[in-house]
Amino acid sequence: RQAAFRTDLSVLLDQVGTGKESLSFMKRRIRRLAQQWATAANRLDVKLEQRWRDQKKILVHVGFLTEESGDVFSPKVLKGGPLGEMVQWADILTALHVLGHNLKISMSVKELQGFLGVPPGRGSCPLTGPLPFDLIYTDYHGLQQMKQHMGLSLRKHKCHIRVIDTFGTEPAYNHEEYATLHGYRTNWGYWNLNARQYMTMFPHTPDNSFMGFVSEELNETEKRSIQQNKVNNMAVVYGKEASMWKQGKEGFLQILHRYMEVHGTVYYETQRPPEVPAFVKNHGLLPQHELQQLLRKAKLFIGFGFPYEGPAPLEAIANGCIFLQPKFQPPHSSLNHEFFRGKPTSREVSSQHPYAEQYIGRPHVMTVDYNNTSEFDSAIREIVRTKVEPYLPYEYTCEGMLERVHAYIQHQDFCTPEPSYLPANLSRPGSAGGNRITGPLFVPLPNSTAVGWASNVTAPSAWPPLSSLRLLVSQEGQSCVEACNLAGFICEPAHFRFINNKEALRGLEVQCEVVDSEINHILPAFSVVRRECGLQRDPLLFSCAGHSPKYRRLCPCRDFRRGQVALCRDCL
Ligand code: U2F
Repeated sequence: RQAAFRTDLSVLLDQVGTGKESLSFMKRRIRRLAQQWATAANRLDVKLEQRWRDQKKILVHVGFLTEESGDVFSPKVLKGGPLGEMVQWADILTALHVLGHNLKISMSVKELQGFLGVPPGRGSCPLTGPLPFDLIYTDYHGLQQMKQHMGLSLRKHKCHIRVIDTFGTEPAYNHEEYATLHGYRTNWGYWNLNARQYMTMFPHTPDNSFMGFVSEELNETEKRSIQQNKVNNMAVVYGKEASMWKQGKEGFLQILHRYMEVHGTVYYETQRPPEVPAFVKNHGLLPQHELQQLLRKAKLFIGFGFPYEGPAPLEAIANGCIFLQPKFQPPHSSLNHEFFRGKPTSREVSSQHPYAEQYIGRPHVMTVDYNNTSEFDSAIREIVRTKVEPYLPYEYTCEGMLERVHAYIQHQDFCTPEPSYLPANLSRPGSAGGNRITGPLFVPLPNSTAVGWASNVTAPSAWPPLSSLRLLVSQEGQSCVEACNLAGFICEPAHFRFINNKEALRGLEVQCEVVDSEINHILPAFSVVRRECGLQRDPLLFSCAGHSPKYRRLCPCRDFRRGQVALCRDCL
């Protein structure tokens, strides 16, 4: 069946259910943004020019909100607890509904069992018939619950699953055996999914798919009125929980207070939290629409390092604030920071909000060293003087999110086995001979080289299409994420299979003494010193994020649309 856009959200609102603060928060958000979603749906409908869209049967199982997972989030909705995940789930549900799919929503294990048709009760009971859904969106908690209740049949159906995973999961952590053998095992990873089945809140490693969420958009009239009513010396502090204000924040707040009136939205019960200085005008935790109103007046939205990578800075920038945030030197990561410890990623977080820093930047975002008081002081003075317009990247508009989710649903297929394009004369692992070639010595390459690489491979069903591929070589120690970014592209894991061969090495004029095929997440790559080239033996380990000091990597980069990094130019 053909999917038709929906602009009426009443059925969705009924489906979300009642009885918990988290659900009420999500429903308020869905209602508040309804008009914006409807406008976006109409625009995308025109843009897609009547193209056929399959209507999919979709189950959304929100694991972290189930009682069975402990649901620690719901009781904190009105108390300054994390709301980012609820913002995102509300938007995912809305996008799927608006795109016209056949949606079922489950927020408990019982509902999950009902929808899947497995007998209720404890213990694992395999699903015997076919999976009654084309797609299942869930999270790590939900995945665990499905494993418990579907048992082995989960393995058979797992290509249909998408895991909403805020901070992302890199391939080395996702590959169970590899993670266990090489020290990448965490509490979360090791599900052996295709890494693109994990969908993140911001475009982190391109090994995962970027799901995102939306922020409120302003029309031209609203933009003009915001600019007229901006209060140049008004700052709002980022942090709705008192603990985010503690430890050494006084000093910065004092400097800030020299130039600006300081506002906060910190949750409190009866008394002012002691962490919040007396000169701060604290509004208490505000409902989302009231926070937007406050941001419309403010000139500065200032972060003190936590929470990491939340939605609020995008909302502030969309309402015409400048976002000031600390640079992290050295960067925070799962190796050196408690918050990221045990998360299945090696990503180095260079500031409180790397997306704001790298994808938006000045004049909307200023990332400074807070340990340097004079740098901090002059940033504040600059902000008071600077005029900025409200700004929202296209990928965080409703239309942008609909466009991206539409493209994923219609094109991403992890169920049909992909041809691996292993080179003919490099035999499959395990068979004798044939996987080593001898040849002339390595010819040094210029530093990062972009090569117009033509291959005789044709792959008509590939998505992103092959036309978007640009082959590139990284520096030693550099990942493909960095190498592609520096050249103005993005790493595309789906393209690894086209460059994991000798033709690609030859195209780059890498002349290897030896070509081996191994299981290592930095391959395909080559060592200049050892004159060795290595190809990847296990496609599950193709990784944009991997790097090694001794190896230069072969990187499959692709072009992307301005403001929509998830999609290449010919991807729609
Ligand atoms: C992030 O979670 P948070 O919920 O702490 O992220 P924020 O950026 O603070 O904001 C989430 C929403 O809270 C709303 C605001 C945002 O959409 O409009 N809000 C509000 O309604 N009233 C207020 O007074 C203040 C804010 C991140 F999203 C999570 O993924 C991480 O787990 C967490 C920790 O890093 O940070």
